[in-house]
Amino acid sequence: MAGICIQVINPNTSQGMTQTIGDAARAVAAPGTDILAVCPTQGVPSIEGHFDEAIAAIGVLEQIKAGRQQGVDGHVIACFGDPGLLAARELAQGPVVGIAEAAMHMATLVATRFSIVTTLPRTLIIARHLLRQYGFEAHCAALHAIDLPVLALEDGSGLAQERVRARCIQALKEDGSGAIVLGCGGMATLAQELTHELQVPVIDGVSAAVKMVESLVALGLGTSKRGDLAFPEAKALSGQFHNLM
Ligand code: 5HY
Repeated sequence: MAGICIQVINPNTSQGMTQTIGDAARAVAAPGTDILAVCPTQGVPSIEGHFDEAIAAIGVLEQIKAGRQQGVDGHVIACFGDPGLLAARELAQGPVVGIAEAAMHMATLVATRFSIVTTLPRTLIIARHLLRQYGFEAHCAALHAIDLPVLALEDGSGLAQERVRARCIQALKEDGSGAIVLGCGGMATLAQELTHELQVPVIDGVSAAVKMVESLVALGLGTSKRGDLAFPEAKALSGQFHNLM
């Protein structure tokens, strides 16, 4: 496949997590794929609820527009809430894949039921909403939270990573699931080691989404511009949004 460029957007503004996400993306990218890991210039340092998601979605759209202007071939939204996904698809020409939808799709291909392990309990409802929206409710055995904030994954203590491991082990005992979906972009680099140790597929959405975008580009499939995902209706946007389109 000729060289392509995939823009991987960390919707929060934490540089450390953007680096973690970029590393995970590059680890699985095909030889001809260049990864452009970015995050919004303004917004929230972590996304832990509906309010954060609303703010982050604007940053995602700004990055989608910048990526399109730079000629990227596709986009990944690397936050487990898939913030701004459909709006991003309206703005984008190439494919846009969210890490939650990517991980959930992959999990259904390797197991009949999967568990989700994410960060704060308050974000579980966001994953539940996505399961319903994407049609995967019947495939998800249970959802779990490690009860630590997102940025605990970046504090260098290793506590969050150990909590993720312990929760995965517990989920496999309790849920009767055959796979685990990691519910945070910041967990991306844990998947391979946990898959090896636990001997079940532990799926990270960042790597899943990168491979899905590569496949879509290879098949010549960009975002449909017919109907509701056509470019937004032309209108005068005001204030900070004036050149968002
Ligand atoms: C994420 N929040 O992937 C989500 C995860 C979560 O800042 N990046 C964030 O816990 O909802």
